[in-house]
Parts: sequence; C-alpha cells; structure tokens
Amino acid sequence: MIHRRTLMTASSALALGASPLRALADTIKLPFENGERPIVKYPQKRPMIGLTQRPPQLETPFSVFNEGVLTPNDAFFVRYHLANIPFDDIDPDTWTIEIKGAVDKPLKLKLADLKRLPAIDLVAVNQCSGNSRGFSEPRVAGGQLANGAMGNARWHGVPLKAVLDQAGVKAGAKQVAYEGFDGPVIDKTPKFVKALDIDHARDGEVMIAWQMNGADLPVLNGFPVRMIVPGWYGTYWMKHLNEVTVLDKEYDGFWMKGAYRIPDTENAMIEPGTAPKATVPINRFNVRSFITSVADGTSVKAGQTTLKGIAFDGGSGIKAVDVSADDGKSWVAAKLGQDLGKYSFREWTLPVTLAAGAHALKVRATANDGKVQPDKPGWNPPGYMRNVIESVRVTAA
Ligand SMILES: Nc1nc2c(c(=O)[nH]1)N[C@H]1C(S)=C(S)[C@@H](COP(=O)(O)O)O[C@H]1N2
Ligand SMILES: [Mo]
Repeated sequence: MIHRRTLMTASSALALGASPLRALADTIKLPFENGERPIVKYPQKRPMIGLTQRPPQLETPFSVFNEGVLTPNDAFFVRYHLANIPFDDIDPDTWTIEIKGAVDKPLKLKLADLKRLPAIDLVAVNQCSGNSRGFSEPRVAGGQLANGAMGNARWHGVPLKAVLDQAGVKAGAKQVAYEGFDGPVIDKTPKFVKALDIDHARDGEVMIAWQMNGADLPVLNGFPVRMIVPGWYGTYWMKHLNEVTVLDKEYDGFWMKGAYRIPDTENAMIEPGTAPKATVPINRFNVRSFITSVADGTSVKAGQTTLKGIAFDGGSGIKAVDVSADDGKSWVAAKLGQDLGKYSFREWTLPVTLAAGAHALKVRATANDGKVQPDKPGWNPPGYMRNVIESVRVTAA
C-alpha cells in the first residue's frame, strides 16, 4: 500500500516536473543592478525567485529563512548547469547507481538495494558557491544571486563509504568521480562530473540521500537520490546520482580542472579586478550569518524588539554570534538556539531596544575553528564564497 502511494506521488510529480514554468504576475527586485526577477511557480515548489528557465534555476525568497532553521522542501533553491534534464525518464523502481572503476566488484545498485543498508540522518546546509554573487563589486559574470542560494535540511540516506566498501575499493585509489543523469544539450559541452578524494568520500558523512526533511527529494532537488557533502559547497552535491567511478588518479575533467576553482590564498579572495596566481578546487564553506527577522530598508516598531537569524560554517560549528545595532561600533552576544549539528544553520536571537530613527544592524559569527566574518567584502573572479558581515538598515518608528 505504502509503496504504491509513494509511486503515485513520485510519478505525478514527475509528470508535473516536465511541465513548463509558470510565471506569476509578481516580480521581485534584488538589491543590485539588473536585480529584477520573475516570481515563478514550479511543481512541488512554492512561488520562488526565477533566475533562469532553461535549465530551471530558482532562488529562495529570503523571508523563508525566518520560518525555521530547516528550509522547507518546497522553498529549497534549485541550481542546474545543463539543460537536458529528462525528468519524465526518472523511474525510481528501475533507477540504478553504478559503482565502477578501481573496485574489486563493480555494482549496479537499485534504490531498494541502497535502502537495505543501514541509513543515517544528518542536518546540513547546501549552499551554492555563487550564493550572494550579485553583490560582488566590481561585478562578475555568473548567476546574479542574492542570498537565497542556500538551504538547510535533514538528509536521510546511506554513507557513500558503505557502498564503496561493498564494491571493495582497490589499494592505491585516489578519488571518486560521480555524475547524475542530466546532460548537455550540445555534445561539445562537458557533462557535469565532480570528484572527491577517496578519504573524504569514505569519511562516513558524505552520503547518498533519498530523503530530505522526512520526504522524498523534490524532483528539482535530485529525485530519487543525490550526494550530500556536508560542509562543502553545493557543486559537489550531485543530483539524480547514477554513476560513481573510483579512480587511481586525480579526476581531470572540466568541472574540477576548469571550473569551480578559487584563488589559492588564505581566504580565497584577491585584489578586486586582478587574476589569481594559482587556483584550487572550491571546497569548504566559510563562516556566515544573517539577520532574518527584519529585511533591509524596512520599518520596525520603536522600542524593544527581538532580532533573529541564522549562522553556519563549513563544519567546525558556530561558537558565537554578535550583533551590533549601531553600525558596528558596539557588539552584543546573541543567544544561540538549538544545536542541530555542526553542519546545520544555528539559530540566534537577541532582544534589542531601538529608539525612533534610522539604525544599521549588523551580525557577525565566529566559528569553533576561530574564523570570523570579515568587515569588508572579499573578491574573486567567479564571485564565490562571499561572507562579509551583513548590514540591515531599518527605520524604527
Ligand atoms: N545533476 C546535477 N547535480 C547538481 C548540479 C547539476 O547541475 N546537475 N548542480 C550542483 C550545484 S552547483 C549546486 S549549488 C547544487 C544545488 O542543489 P539544489 O538544486 O538541490 O539546491 O546541486 C549540485 N548538483
Ligand atoms: Mo552551485
């Protein structure tokens, strides 16, 4: 019975997944040049900020992050690179993940095989490398995103390690490369393939997940299975995963060697407008925090109000969040909310008293590894890893 119901839900969602995007009458203006975006409605999604249509790319309206520390599935952002995504061909019953390359026993695992392995749950933030890119000064090429290309969910699946152990990784293995079923429209475009070092792939936390927040993955977020790489940028979180190849050398395909690279500097940033001397593949998140309870440029009631927001980093966990109600002159420690794990958004709250007039509110997180958000925005050519201390200007009346 349950199986049948799951199937019906999945297939109707898939049929819908192929239906064209519906643009609602509304638009939104993101706070940078050329920031006008349509509000669009996709299957399994609430109205979202439309970035591109082919492939579908959706940004989460920022107010969603004030609803709770887990981002609802229907509001979770969507990022794709390549436009050939045959949603109609996804059949969870026949879906197969091939494990091959430098292994003793190549495997073809069905979803049911995966689900027989001991499952784990882990709360983790998925954030696009280019989240907040639209704020880069000087401006850079790429999807002009505000702060909504991130989300936090409880992922359920099996450690990649369990699957690799079953296949038996050969001695001397260096990396695993993996891909999903979406592909380029033109053959010349390289398929989207990502790679992780073998030890990372076997750390017991990198996982193949089929559920987020207690439900099947939405089609646009990788149904029926995706890779979860806790603390690492979304580019590694392969959706619609169907192939894992163990390599005895470093993977040298375009999406590792030619894209998603950051300056090889202390903080991945360089002098604005210059080119990096050397680059490395993007990897762990830096530390960030946001005020979610009030939006920039809005009015609040004068007097006592409780500010609320979120903070996260690449896996050391949040040690402290400080808030300034006077544009950074003085700082007060906020109270941290429930700890859902070191890869999760951490809620913070702070009661403040705002006299009538204009205020610049700032929030600054410190991670357990000692890293703090910078006062001034860093810059790099792809606009990755922005983590400047955010400001929210409000008028109390
Ligand atoms: N199959 C597939 N997986 C993919 C991508 C893609 O283009 N195709 N994009 C990656 C990037 S860059 C990001 S930021 C995340 C976004 O995950 P989401 O769309 O579920 O939010 O998916 C990753 N996984
Ligand atoms: Mo991304």
